[in-house]
Amino acid sequence: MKISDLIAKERRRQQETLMMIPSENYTYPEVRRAVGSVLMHKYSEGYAHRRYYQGNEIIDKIEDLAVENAKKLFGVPYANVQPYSGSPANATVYFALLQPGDKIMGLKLSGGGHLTHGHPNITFSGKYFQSTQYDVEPDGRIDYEKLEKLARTENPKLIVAGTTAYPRILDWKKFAKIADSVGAILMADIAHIAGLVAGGSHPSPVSYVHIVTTTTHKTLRGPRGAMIMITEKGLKLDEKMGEKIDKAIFPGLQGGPHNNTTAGIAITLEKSMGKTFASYAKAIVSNAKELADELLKYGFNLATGGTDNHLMVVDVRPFGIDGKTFAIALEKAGIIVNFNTIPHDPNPPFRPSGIRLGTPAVTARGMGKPQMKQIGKWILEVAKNYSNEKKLKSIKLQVKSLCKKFPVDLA
Ligand code: DSN
Repeated sequence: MKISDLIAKERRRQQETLMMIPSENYTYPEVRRAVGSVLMHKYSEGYAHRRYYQGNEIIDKIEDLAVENAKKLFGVPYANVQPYSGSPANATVYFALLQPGDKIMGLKLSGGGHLTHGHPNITFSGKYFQSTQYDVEPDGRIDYEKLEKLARTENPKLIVAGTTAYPRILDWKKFAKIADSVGAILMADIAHIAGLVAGGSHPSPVSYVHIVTTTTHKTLRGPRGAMIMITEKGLKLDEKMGEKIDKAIFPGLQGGPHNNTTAGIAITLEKSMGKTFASYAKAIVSNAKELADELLKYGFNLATGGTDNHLMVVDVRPFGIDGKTFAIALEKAGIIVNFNTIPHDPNPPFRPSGIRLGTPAVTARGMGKPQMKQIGKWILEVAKNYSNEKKLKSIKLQVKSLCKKFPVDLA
């Protein structure tokens, strides 16, 4: 089969199913056009106005715009838009500001953190740095007093405040107090919530932390890429932090920036400034709350008992199944989620007790509370009929007809 046919099939899959993995979203057609444009032909090692290649007059303007938009949107004095994605962005921060063997402290992957937050042995963050990790409590919440005690005992050089599967508001003030009390650099990884922060639906970390990393393709709805931003507080701590980050990205870790992505980021950031985007961010959260309420009503357990943001972690054991079996059954019904560990999961990561689902993409399609109620009903039906292929197929047809009513521009 030709690649063009496979792309057409994938387009149809995205159009006809409910994309509910909380880190996925539909970007804007303008962004897709920029990312697929001639900008990808150009090499631009270096930074705007100081490149190692000629012919970058236009690329410089594009990168300047992306940087300016990032500074304006998030209210920071420094931004670098070149990281290829979230993991390289986090790696850059550690390599720029730490020495190999220095201690970092992040949230455990199984508690809702990320591999790059110090996951031991198998990641650069746990191999080249000493890692000590905090966890969520059995109810799924971060206990900030416990975190403070751990920080005082372990004395990390850098603390990561960031999550990929945490359904509650992060208390930046508490994180700052803890980091300041042990003299640690505080890094916020807002990859999941960047769109909520930009839209005013999650508090911004900018006045509390030294440095912020984020991807650009989750709640922010941009192309796959990432940014590193330094706050006033960060520059006060180290006025050379920006130079260090720039050097750690290029030539430290990466070669030429992906200019096509940079253009997509510039467009995305501009689109994230207006009232329309703020309403979108608000709707993501109200949809998530609505769906969480439905699932609770139907007997699912939710980590932390609900959600304040775009996602929820659902313990599916009350229905006598595991997360993987359930995620596979949901896929057969046209509802795409990922299986996920629940806090202190007794089961292994490859067959955990839960699923993680979120509302950024369905909200981008224009779906609202009535649709969340309907999705909740379908999720219940799948749980009750997970091995009934006929039933799953019939739900898939209903999902397809709902999706038809909320088309997304994928041209
Ligand atoms: N893989 C992303 C997620 O799904 O949350 C995090 O990088």
